[in-house]
Amino acid sequence: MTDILAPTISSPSAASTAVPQERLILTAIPGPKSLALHARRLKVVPVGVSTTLPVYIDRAHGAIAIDVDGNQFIDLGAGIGVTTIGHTNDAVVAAATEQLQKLTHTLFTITPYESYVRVAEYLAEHTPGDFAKKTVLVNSGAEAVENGVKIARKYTGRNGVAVLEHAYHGRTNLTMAMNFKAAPYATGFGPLAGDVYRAPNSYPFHDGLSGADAAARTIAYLEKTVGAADLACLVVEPIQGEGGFVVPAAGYLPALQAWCTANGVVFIADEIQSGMARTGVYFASEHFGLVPDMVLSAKGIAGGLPLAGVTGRAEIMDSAQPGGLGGTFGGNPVAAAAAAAVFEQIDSHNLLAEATRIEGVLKTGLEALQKKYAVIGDVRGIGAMIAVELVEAGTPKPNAAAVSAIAAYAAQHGVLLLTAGTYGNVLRFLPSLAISNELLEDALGVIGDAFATL
Ligand code: PLZ
Repeated sequence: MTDILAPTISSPSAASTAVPQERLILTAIPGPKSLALHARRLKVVPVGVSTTLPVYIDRAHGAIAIDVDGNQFIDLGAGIGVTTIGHTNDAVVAAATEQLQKLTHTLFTITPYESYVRVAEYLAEHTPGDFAKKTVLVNSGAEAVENGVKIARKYTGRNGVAVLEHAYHGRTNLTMAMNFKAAPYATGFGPLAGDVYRAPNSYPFHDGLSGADAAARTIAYLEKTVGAADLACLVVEPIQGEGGFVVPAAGYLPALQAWCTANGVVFIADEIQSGMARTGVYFASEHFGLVPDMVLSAKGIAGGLPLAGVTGRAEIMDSAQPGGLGGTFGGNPVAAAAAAAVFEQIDSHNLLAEATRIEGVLKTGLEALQKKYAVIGDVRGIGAMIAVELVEAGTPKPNAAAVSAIAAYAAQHGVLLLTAGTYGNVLRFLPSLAISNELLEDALGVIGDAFATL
């Protein structure tokens, strides 16, 4: 591969020197400047765009985010798994800055440019499967899902879209219909898109089923309620994200894929949250031996700039007619240059190994807490995608109140911790791969204190 886009600016970004990698709380949380900003915001931003924590961030680098009051937070969420190789990664900032000064827009479908092609080459190389692949770049995860479904429909000549329970796929009209949770994502926003069928998933902590039994249940459901002949695609998150980092039982996903292949149903892996090195491999599909017909990526792909991709078998992708795919900003040159730098950083710094290191520290710490606190029902996940499901002690009943209390305590003490799960009872750990063991241990200490004060 050529090196035309490799960043020529090698000095560290401004943020890297201005953001010490340590936790520091100086004011009440939120601090006075954040509160003042929030008062302004409430007048001009609708309540539908809700806020988990009204702490306004000023700058960030690596695993630390600094708010407008000077408080330094250990970021265990990375903006829901976006700044996977660290906030303001020097190489990403350099590549984007250089591109910004050369060319910011042409519209790829009018007059193209190299960075788009380069990202498509990287995706062809790093998604599972040793066959010809093609990629269309778009702006958001939901738009990638929309395009994946659109192309699968064109290729198969069928309409039906199958998804799984506890899935999350976005906030557009089609993806609202694909989400498991109507509230808050779809309530009152109908009519929703039709021809979407939701099948039971594999959720080992709750169903106790083997992968084979769970797959048989999913397939039986789809065969009865839709019939394979009417299904264009099955869209699965190999590890469910918003649903609570649900890792399916061994054999579940391969059985679904085999059924799809046997029945001409396009198997689409939504790797928007689980992909791009997050789990110690480029795409979590690899953990399950899956070779999807199509892989959707977004979030971590461009180090914080908006970009998403639909990568699939060339013959499937080429079924869409010329002019059928695209959009004004899709594959923007600056976002694409940033994405090329992300791939280059993952490859040249062996960042996949960092995810495995992080899993070791987090799982050791969280499993130790599980032995002490009966509200911790399950510790699960792979790499830098780890979750803790909280229950009412000794039962499988969701304990959302405990999750809210832990996340609030963590925020007060300088740790940004995200929640997830259909019932809001999952704490999720999605740190950047740049986080040090020291910061992880520090954050685990805060979370341990949070459990002690429950
Ligand atoms: N598919 C698996 O995780 C986005 C949602 C944040 P967009 N998840 C974070 C929020 O509350 O809006 C997501 C995902 C999976 C699709 C999407 C959608 O990606 O880039 O948010 O559109």
